[in-house]
Amino acid sequence: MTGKPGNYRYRILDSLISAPALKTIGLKVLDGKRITPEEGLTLFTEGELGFLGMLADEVRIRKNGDAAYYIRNYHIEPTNICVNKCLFCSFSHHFSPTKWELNMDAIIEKVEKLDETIRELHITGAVHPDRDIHYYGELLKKIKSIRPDLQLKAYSAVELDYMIKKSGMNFTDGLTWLKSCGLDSIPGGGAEIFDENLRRTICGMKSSAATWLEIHETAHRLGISSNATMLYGHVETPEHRIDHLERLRNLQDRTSGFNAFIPLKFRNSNNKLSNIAEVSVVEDMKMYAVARIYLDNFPHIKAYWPAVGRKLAQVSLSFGVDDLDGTINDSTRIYSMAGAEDQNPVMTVSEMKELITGAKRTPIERDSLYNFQLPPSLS
Ligand code: V47
Repeated sequence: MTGKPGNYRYRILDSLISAPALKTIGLKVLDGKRITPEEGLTLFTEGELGFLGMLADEVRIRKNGDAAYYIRNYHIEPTNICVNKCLFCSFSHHFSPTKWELNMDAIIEKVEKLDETIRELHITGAVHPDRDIHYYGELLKKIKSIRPDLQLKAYSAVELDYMIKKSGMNFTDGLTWLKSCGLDSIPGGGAEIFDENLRRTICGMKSSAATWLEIHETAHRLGISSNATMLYGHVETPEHRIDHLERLRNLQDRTSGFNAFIPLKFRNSNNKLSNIAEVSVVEDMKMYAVARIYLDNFPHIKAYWPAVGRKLAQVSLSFGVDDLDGTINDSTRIYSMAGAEDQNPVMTVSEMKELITGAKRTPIERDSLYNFQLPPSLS
């Protein structure tokens, strides 16, 4: 028998997996070794779901034990008026019947009304043609002046690219200034799919893959951590997915600045790709599992429940996921406008805990930067 006797996964690998390529990959993962892009591709094309789940579970446990994290958070989407026209987007004013642009006072009013238990404010939206870094910096400052305890995860790399260039700054100076205004971390949006040809087709007006990666790298070097996403389940192939994961893994090797990777399932209502059927649940779980296995240097894999629905998010906890994002309190429209099940996403803390314990994991409340206290039973 191969491997360590205490780990039943080695025995399963030995007795149930006959394809030599899958066996080799399985052994590598169980031994804690990194897999190659070719092996990642084999997992997508040859790997059966139970096998992928078993390997992803091994990596998840190694990194996070039985913890499943969540946060009390709230989103602010300042505008849906956008300079870009991405084919998958149901949110921007180009494709939606509604159009909004909250001014500073309206945003501050929302912040003032926030429950004091909320720990993170996630601010992201469209790339408004007239708003620059000074506007968005002032916004952060004002929010911090009334709620200094709120952690601000704000502005995707695509928004940052536009606002920083508009002000004539370089990325280092722009991000340094935003940090001084109160920026704590950067959300993972705008990554979509890095392959240049595909990116040109589905979101050609948007910041390039190289720019997205450069902004995150610059942020990490300035001590601003971030998340990464990938939009999957549209016209991409397994090769495109692995290429995307490989670029993220390489960047994380250099900086260690990413907190979580979030696979974002393409939802097909009300956008220019509505003719594409949404992928199956099996495909979703494979995506989570391969991400967990491949991104061996990412601490967390997140299932963003407003995008996939709470049932699927719960199941994902057995396919490498250790984080379910937050309580949200009906503050985001990106996914409801694209046809997600939860048209008004709200999760109470007790519902979140129930979801997590129902999957035999231990719910751990975290802050925006993954600081948390373990319960006495686990510490
Ligand atoms: O970049 C837009 C995606 C992203 C659709 O960092 C769509 O914690 C599927 O990045 N179907 C924005 N996806 C949201 C985002 C995010 C969400 C939650 C948490 C974090 C985090 C980041 O939403 C966009 C795009 O990839 N998106 N339209 C659609 N029809």
